[in-house]
Formats: sequence, structure tokens, C-alpha cells
Amino acid sequence: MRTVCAYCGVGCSFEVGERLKGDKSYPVNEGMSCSKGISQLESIDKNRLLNTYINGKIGNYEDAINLIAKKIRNTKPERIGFYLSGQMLNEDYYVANKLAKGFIKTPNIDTNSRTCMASAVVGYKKAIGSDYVPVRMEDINHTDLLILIGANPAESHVVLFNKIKKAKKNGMKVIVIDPRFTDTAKIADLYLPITPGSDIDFLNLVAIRLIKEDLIDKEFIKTWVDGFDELRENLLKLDENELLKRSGISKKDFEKFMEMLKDAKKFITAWTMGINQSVQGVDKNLAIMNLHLITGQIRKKGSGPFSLTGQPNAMGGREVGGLATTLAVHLDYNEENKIKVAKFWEVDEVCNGPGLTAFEMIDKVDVLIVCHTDPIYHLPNRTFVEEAFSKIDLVVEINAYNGSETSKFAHIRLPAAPFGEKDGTQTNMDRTLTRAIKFREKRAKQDWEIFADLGKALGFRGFDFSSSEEVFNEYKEMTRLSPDIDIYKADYKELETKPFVWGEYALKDGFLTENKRAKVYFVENKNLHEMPNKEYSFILLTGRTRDQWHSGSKTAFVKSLKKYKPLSFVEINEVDAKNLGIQQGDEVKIISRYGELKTKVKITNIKKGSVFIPISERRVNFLTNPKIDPISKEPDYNHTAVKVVK
Ligand SMILES: Nc1nc2c(c(=O)[nH]1)N[C@H]1C(S)=C(S)[C@@H](COP(=O)(O)OP(=O)(O)OC[C@H]3O[C@@H](n4cnc5c(=O)[nH]c(N)nc54)[C@H](O)[C@@H]3O)O[C@H]1N2
Ligand SMILES: Nc1nc2c(c(=O)[nH]1)N[C@H]1C(S)=C(S)[C@@H](COP(=O)(O)OP(=O)(O)OC[C@H]3O[C@@H](n4cnc5c(=O)[nH]c(N)nc54)[C@H](O)[C@@H]3O)O[C@H]1N2
Ligand code: SF4
Ligand SMILES: [Mo]
Repeated sequence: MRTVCAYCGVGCSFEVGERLKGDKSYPVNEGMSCSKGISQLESIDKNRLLNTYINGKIGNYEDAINLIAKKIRNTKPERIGFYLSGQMLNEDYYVANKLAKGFIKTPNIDTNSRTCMASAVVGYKKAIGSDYVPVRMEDINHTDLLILIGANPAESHVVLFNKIKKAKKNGMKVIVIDPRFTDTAKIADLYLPITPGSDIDFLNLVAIRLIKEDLIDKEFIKTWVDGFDELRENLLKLDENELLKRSGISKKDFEKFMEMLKDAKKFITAWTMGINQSVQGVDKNLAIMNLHLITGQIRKKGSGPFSLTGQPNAMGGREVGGLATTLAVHLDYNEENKIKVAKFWEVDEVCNGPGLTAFEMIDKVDVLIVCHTDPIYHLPNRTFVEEAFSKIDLVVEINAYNGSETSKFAHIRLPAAPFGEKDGTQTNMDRTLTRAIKFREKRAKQDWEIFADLGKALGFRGFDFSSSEEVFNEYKEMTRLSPDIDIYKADYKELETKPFVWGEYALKDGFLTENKRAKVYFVENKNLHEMPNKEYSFILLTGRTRDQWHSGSKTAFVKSLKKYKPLSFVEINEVDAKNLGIQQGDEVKIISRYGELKTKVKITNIKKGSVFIPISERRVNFLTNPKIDPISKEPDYNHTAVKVVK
């Protein structure tokens, strides 16, 4: 028996026995795995939510579904919201999306991927015409240089990191650009300690040098790229010294970077939350794409801009249509698409969209259904989020485990079947579709079954699915409507043993825009994020540790993982600590304009003026600021001004 990991976007396959083991026959992980991935047998039964709760008391599941249906009937569609998760399977996403957009007719269905990948989604759409990741993990075996900017795969994508180390042995060079000297930085050929928030300055400076030194691919630009003259003209107006100064990188290090870039015949740039989670997240993505488009480093093996997906099925969620900004299967909202989708779902019409995104919807709905995610924990500026939740008439939480922060605000709580007890498909970071296989008796309904029950209770047709396979088959048929997703070619049974990669030839005849050409955009660092000042003199960064998964609803209960990093600490630079009279292990208060928390000091090589708190510290978002990117609506979790008080 085998199944796919329910944690990160690498999407490792496991052999299931007494223990979970990396599946040797599977091309993505070739037998590799990580500590938290294989710990999932140990956590599966710990702290499970197994009862339905109605207003805090154990209740009956059918009663709860009927109560929700009644409230939905009495609420205007635009006041109803669905808050989903990049950890749901495609089948779960599909039924929820169909129910919301096709039948209840609310476009307010968004996902925690908004807090994660939204800036990359918009970046890809603007630059190459579609939310399409044009690089695969195996490309690192065919490149000369991997630039990791704002990503820490040593902790966040462990098996990919192992692949990186292997490729490095075969000659690939690695550059890491991060304000923290991370575990990833330890293997880098070059590490650039960038000032938080200044990535666009750095990337623009690189672009200027490439143009000035004639290292661009003019033929490629002529054939395939729009917007270059404007980009060039604007870039050349910028002051190189100023850009370098703002990036916080030394002249010597920068020149080393340029040398390595020049030496590389092919390069890949990979990024994650250090880029996406920003009030200028889209622009940061575009600045990366610019480099690849002006050098022609895209659409060929071993090159390209590679957004590393965080959650196991954030990609799948984007494909199905779980973002408020798309309708379904990569179709945006327009009349033609709405008619197509309505016809497919056999309804007169679908909802009008786009809908409210994650952070926007919480104070604008009367009914909110939260599934497989914990927004009270994960949204920024938690005091505001708690206030907004407490004003919603009906909050429904669907969770497999007890004790989420959101559960404290839920009027109805429904138990769900977790990893191991459910069946379906998920898409990893490089478009690989894999089967999640149920390998034990289920103790609750799978997420999609709950949405289907709600659909039936509301009297809608089209929710009589008898298995995940049936849902998958309907979904895969729907991808025939898609401009680029060819999942209709996949077979559910076959996926059990053999993954399917969609869109392998999507860029064969050009980019995914109407004129087949990509586009470059001039972007500038407008310093829109919170800046340090005299009072709040540090920038707070937040992120992952290797052995914990977000809020720790599963990993925090695993004994074997306790020997690693603690759930809560704050990293601070040695010099900053000394100036504040703080020592290793001291308890300090971290205070922002929004809230505060106490934790213990860990002295590290983090850039001076920055501190870092892992998100396994569940209270972290009492500190974070409410700024979001104006286009992608992704929060700026990484750049909040704070003070550190002993
Ligand atoms: N162990 C573990 N793995 C996970 C997860 C988990 O919870 N635990 N979660 C998964 C998910 S959902 C995601 S989204 C991914 C995230 O994966 P990553 O993005 O790799 O992880 P993070 O630690 O959030 O942030 C990456 C780095 O960005 C840096 N950074 C912060 N600000 C800036 C900046 O302004 N510029 C630059 N260049 N860098 C900056 C931080 O110092 C940090 O080292 O991980 C996935 N994998
Ligand atoms: N400060 C700060 N905040 C952040 C981030 C950051 O870097 N810094 N990162 C953001 C990002 S990228 C992400 S992805 C989010 C992640 O934030 P969340 O999605 O809120 O984090 P998780 O702990 O993964 O929540 C998953 C929930 O699903 C439940 N669950 C597990 N299995 C199942 C199942 O099969 N069915 C159902 N229904 N429930 C299940 C778990 O018990 C848990 O409560 O956090 C965001 N928030
Ligand atoms: S690397 Fe990611 S997918 Fe692989 S076992 Fe670890 S958490 Fe799971
Ligand atoms: Mo994420």
C-alpha cells in the first residue's frame, strides 16, 4: 500500500506499513522522506475531533447540517463565505467550489493559499499569461545555478533540499538570498544577507547590469517578450549605488553574484514566502520573471522562474478554482466562461465574481464555513481577526483535530477524516498529480462528503457522489473547459501507482497569453512595508522550522519531533542582543503596534535589525501587520516593525 504525504508541496509518496517509509519506486522522492512526513502515523489519532458540536455541546451531525442549510437559505449569497485550504484534496475542493459558485451562488470562496501563493499566481498570470509553473523539480539536475531567494527548503521542502544537495555534488552552484543565515544558506556557494523587503532593489540592479553588459538575449526578447523597451528605459534611470545600498549587500558580494550569474549557461530562480508574503509581493515576483525573460532563461530544460508551492495541494486548489479570483479550472470570470461553467454544472447561471478574498471576507459575511485551516491562527493582525469572527452570525469549522484557534469562535464544529482515512488526488509543486489513498478505517466523513451533504440538504441536484473517484471523474471532465489544464487525460486507478504530470507541453508554441508573448514590467521598490523607526527598531520575520507543521495541530503531539527546535523562540543577532543586554535563553517581550508576546531568546546570525519568530508559536499573528498586496491580496507577514524588551 502507498499514499502521498499530507504536508509540503514536494508531494512525497510513502509505503504504508507498520511505519511510513519513502517510496523508492516513486519518481518525485525516490525513497526519500522527512521526519515530520513519516511521523503522521503517530499523530493520526492524537487529539482527534470525532463529535459534532453545536454551540459548544455534542450534537447530531444531521441536525448540524440542517441548521447550516437553514441559515444559508435565509442569508443573501454575497453574505456567505467559504474559507478553504491548500491542504484539501482536489475532490474536496471541487465539491466545495461547485456548491458555492454553482448552487449557493456566492463567489466568496477563498483559501489559505491567498496567504501563501497568491502573489506568485498573479505574477505568473501577468508575465506568462497563466498560473502555470514552468519549471519542474528535476530541472535542477540540468541547470548550472540555483538562486534561492526568500526560501528555506532545508526546513520547508526537505526532500527537495536533498535533491539540491545531490545536484550540487554534480556541479550545480547555489546562491541563497535571505536576511537569515538559514540551514539552506549553510550549503550555499554564495550567501547574500539581504535587507528585508529590498528584493526588488537587488533584482533591478541585476537587470540593469545584465542590460548594460549586454548579457541579455535580444533574439528571444524580439520574438517572445513585450514591454522590454519601457523596462530598459526605466531601469536605466535608477541609481545603481542607491539600489545596492538599500539591498544591504556589499559591493564585493554583489560582484561575486554577477560573476556566478555570468558563468551560468542556465539558471533557475526559486522563491517562496520571503518574496510572496509582501505588500509588494506581485512586483517582487515580476522582478524575478523579468530576469528570466530578458535573458531567455525560460521554456528550456534547466532554466526558469520556479515558485515553490508550500502546501501539499495548493496547486490543485488553484487548478480546481478555489481562489475567489477565478471561477474554475483556470477560467477567469467573464460572460463566456460563466456560461460554459453553468452549462457544465447544469445550472441556469453561476455566481458573479470575483469574490471576496480571505482577509477581505471575514468582516463582510454572516455565514463562514472554514475547512481544513485555522484562520484565527494564521491571518495577520489577530486582534482584528478575532473581533471580525466574533461578529459573524454562524461560523462553521470542519476539522479533523481538536484545539484549533478557530474552534474557539465556531458555532458548529464538524469532524472530518484526515490523512490516512480519505481518498483522492493532489497536485504537488511541479504539476504532478498523485493519489492519496485511504489505508485505515475512517472515523469521520471526508471533507467533500460534508459539502455534498450540505448541497443535498439545500435541495440541490448534482451532489450524489458515491466515491472520491466519481468526484475526480467529474472534475477531470471539467478540465476540458480549461485553457491549459489537461487533467482529463489522467486516470484515477492508474494514479495509484503512476503519477500524472499535467501541462507538460503547455509552453510548446509560446507563452499562454493571447499573442503567445510574455511580458516584462518595470517595478520599483516603493518601500510600502512597515519600516523600522526609533521606537519599533526591529523588523519581525516569521516562518517555518523543519519539524513542525504550521499551528502544530498534528506535529506538536509527536514525541519523536520534540527533540528538535522548540515551538516558540525569537532569533536575534548577537550584536543586537548585546546592545539590549540580552542573553541566550532570556525571556523577552516582542511588541508591535498590534500586539505583543513573550518568548525566549535564541542568538543567531540573523541580519542585524531583524528578529525571527517561527509560526509554530501560535500567537505570532497578534504581532503581524494588516498590510496586503493591492493586487494579490496576500498579507505582508514578514515585515512588521517591533521592539524587543527584556
Ligand atoms: N517544516 C515545515 N515545512 C513547511 C511548512 C511548515 O509549516 N513546516 N509549511 C509549508 C508552507 S504552507 C509554505 S508556504 C512553505 C514556506 O516555505 P519557505 O518560504 O521556504 O519558509 P519560510 O520560513 O516561511 O520563509 C522563507 C525565508 O524567507 C526569508 N525572508 C523573510 N523576509 C524576506 C525578504 O524580505 N527577502 C528575502 N529574500 N527573504 C526573506 C525568511 O528569513 C525565511 O528564511 O513551507 C512549506 N513547508
Ligand atoms: N505570521 C505568519 N502567518 C502565516 C504564515 C507565515 O509565514 N507567517 N504563513 C501563511 C501560510 S503560507 C499558510 S499556508 C498558512 C497556514 O495556516 P493554517 O492553514 O491555518 O495552518 P494549519 O496548522 O496547517 O491548519 C490546518 C488545519 O487543518 C486541520 N486538519 C488536518 N487534517 C484535516 C483534514 O483532513 N480535514 C480537515 N477538515 N481538517 C484537517 C488541522 O487540524 C489544522 O487545524 O499560514 C499563513 N500564516
Ligand atoms: S518533504 Fe514534504 S512531502 Fe516529503 S515527506 Fe517531508 S513534508 Fe512530506
Ligand atoms: Mo503556505
